[in-house]
Amino acid sequence: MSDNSRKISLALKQFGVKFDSFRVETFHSGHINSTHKVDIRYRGKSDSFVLQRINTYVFPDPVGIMANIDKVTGHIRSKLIAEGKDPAGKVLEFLKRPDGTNYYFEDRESFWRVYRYVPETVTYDQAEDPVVLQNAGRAFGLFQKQLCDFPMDQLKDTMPNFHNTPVRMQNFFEAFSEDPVGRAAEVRKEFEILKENEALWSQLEKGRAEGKIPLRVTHNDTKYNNILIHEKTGEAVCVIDLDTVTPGLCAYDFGDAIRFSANRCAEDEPDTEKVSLDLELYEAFASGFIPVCSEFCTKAELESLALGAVTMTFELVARFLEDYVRGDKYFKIHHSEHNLERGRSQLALALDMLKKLDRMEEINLKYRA
Ligand code: GN1
Ligand code: MG
Repeated sequence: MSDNSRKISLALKQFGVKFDSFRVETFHSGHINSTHKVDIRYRGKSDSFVLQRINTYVFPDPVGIMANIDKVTGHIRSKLIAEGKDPAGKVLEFLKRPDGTNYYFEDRESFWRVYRYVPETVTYDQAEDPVVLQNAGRAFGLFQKQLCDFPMDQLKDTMPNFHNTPVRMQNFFEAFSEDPVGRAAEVRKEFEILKENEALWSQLEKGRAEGKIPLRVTHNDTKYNNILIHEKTGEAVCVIDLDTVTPGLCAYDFGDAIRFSANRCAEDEPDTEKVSLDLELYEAFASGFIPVCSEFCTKAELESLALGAVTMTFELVARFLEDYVRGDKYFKIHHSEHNLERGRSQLALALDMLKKLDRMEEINLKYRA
């Protein structure tokens, strides 16, 4: 048995999972945690789980995160039951250990959790079918709706200022002037462009600080691959990757989803000429998300959504480039210039979105109640 398999076997046992044998498949699309699908055989029967090792550099308070996840999934589960629905597979179900905890803290490097695998589902890194993307939009909207009566003060802010774009910009600007690993000169042009666009990327946070745009419980990491899609019907079945569920803005969720799924290219496309916002994909997501959010959002929130897309994209430029300038400590990278390429690619997308902002607003208006 390899070292990794031994660790996985130990972790499974902590959650009371009994098995005669198991098979592990590792998922590689997330930039932060390590995720494995584990198929077990026990007394002639099969079952599957997802085992994750949490990145404690990125998430310094994993216990707080798991407490938030327990509350949020519990809330959604009760709602589904009250509506007469079977919650199985529609909300993540984390296993609990005999002492009631939903995690196993082996050591500082190995903080584990396990949830039931949702059968017949897949995740996509790239949106191709607008109908499936519309389903995803509806499901991310529904996630906010299910949590719109959740008492926000019960959630611990495990990552303060996670989507505070001006703070993210400041962090990058500081890294740029400190230049700890001698890479700042490579991102001077990007640094200048971010500075020039301050009036735009600071607007959303200003609206929040002035009380014009309300906080609500949001997902905060609405990448297309953070939703399980039924492999045959294309229905969006279950929202996953709940680490960042905290108070946030509706526009963060809309914006981050658009940033990732309505881009004609992958997030890290090195040929920036190819990068552009696809308005057909944009409309597909908007047509799923906005009607659901119109049921509970304020007018100001609905008006902030298109701005959210550009803001989240600029924010990712700052986050990827800060990581590059600081020596790649945060995001997993696959080659030495990966964060630089990601940052440049996202900048090309943000600039393209700026040109299309009016069209985005027009589309959104069509789907508001
Ligand atoms: C990370 O873990 P993953 O790949 O779903 C990141 C997001 C970024 C995203 C960029 C906790 O998400 O905030 O938008 O990469 N998650 C965290 O692809 O920082
Ligand atoms: Mg994540």
